[in-house]
Amino acid sequence: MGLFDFFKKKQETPEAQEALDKGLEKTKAGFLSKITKAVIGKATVDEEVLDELEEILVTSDVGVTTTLKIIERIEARVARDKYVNTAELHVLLREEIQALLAENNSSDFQQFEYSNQKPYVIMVVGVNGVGKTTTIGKLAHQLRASGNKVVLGAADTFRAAAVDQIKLWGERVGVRVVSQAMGSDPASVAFDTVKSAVSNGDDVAIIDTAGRLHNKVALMNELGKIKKVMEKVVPGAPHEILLVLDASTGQNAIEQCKQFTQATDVNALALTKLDGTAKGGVVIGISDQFKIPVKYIGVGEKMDDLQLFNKKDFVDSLFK
Ligand SMILES: Nc1nc2c(ncn2[C@@H]2O[C@H](COP(=O)(O)OP(=O)(O)OP(=O)(O)O)[C@@H](O)[C@H]2O)c(=O)[nH]1
Ligand SMILES: [Mg+2]
Repeated sequence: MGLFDFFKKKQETPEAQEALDKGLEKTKAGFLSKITKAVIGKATVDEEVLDELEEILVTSDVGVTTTLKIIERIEARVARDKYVNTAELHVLLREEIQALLAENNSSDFQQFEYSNQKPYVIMVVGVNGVGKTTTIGKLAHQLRASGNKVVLGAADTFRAAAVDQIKLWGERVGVRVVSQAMGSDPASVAFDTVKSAVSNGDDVAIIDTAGRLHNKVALMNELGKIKKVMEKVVPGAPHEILLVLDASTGQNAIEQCKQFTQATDVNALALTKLDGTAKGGVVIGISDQFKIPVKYIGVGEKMDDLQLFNKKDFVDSLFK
């Protein structure tokens, strides 16, 4: 069973659905109750309802650009269908958001293939505290459970606790961790990790990085250097540059996404901490505005709390 099948199978279980619904509870509570309030005493979706809807979407962190696109679609729909009952607004919104996200070229992870690369190298980037190390631990757990040999690289050498944290995850989920002393060169750790993955016949190598880079040039240089050394060992590596974003930071997550995509070739996104926030609407904004697919979502702190992102399921869950 390949990684994709494993995730897919897992994703389709009632437990996974439940975890997603539960993870989105706070966002849903904010979003749906505001919509319900906006349509109280209204029979049809009129100008006023649309104005309120716009405000609700913006304040739910969907972002202005994406909100305007959604409102435009709802307006067109209302004009076309003439009489739109407020009771149908949820359905309408769900359908139009799904249609909008489907227009984005980025495909859900279901279409993503990786199995022909060995070792498949993932470099994980993102600012301080967004959940990089936790996401790596969760991912390692899932990969291992699907029969892959995984190695982790502790290339966040900035502080001792970072190395200890990833080692702890390694022990917890039963995968090897390659590390050096705190303060050593991150690129050197990345090099060692990929080399070790090759000699050990590992399927996947995941490299943790530090989030503390004060400016874009420093960030670009550092990540560029880490990338380059890995490429020397395995041509084409890193195959995946996964940018981790904390959904609870709302619009900041969108800003970080802009910054990091300019600094390095990010080709996958993970949005974490959805369970702790009412700002889950940011996932809609990010999926709409960036051509890079949201691959994973974090819905809790435990090792099972990482899911593959599926646009349709996500929006279905939001409006359930
Ligand atoms: N509730 C919740 N908490 C999460 C999730 N993902 C990560 N966290 C928590 O967020 C905090 C920071 O996570 P880390 O994985 O240490 O973040 P990091 O990006 O590696 O941080 P630095 O190494 O300091 O840059 C931890 O307390 C995690 O348990 C999630 O999906 N849900
Ligand atoms: Mg970390």
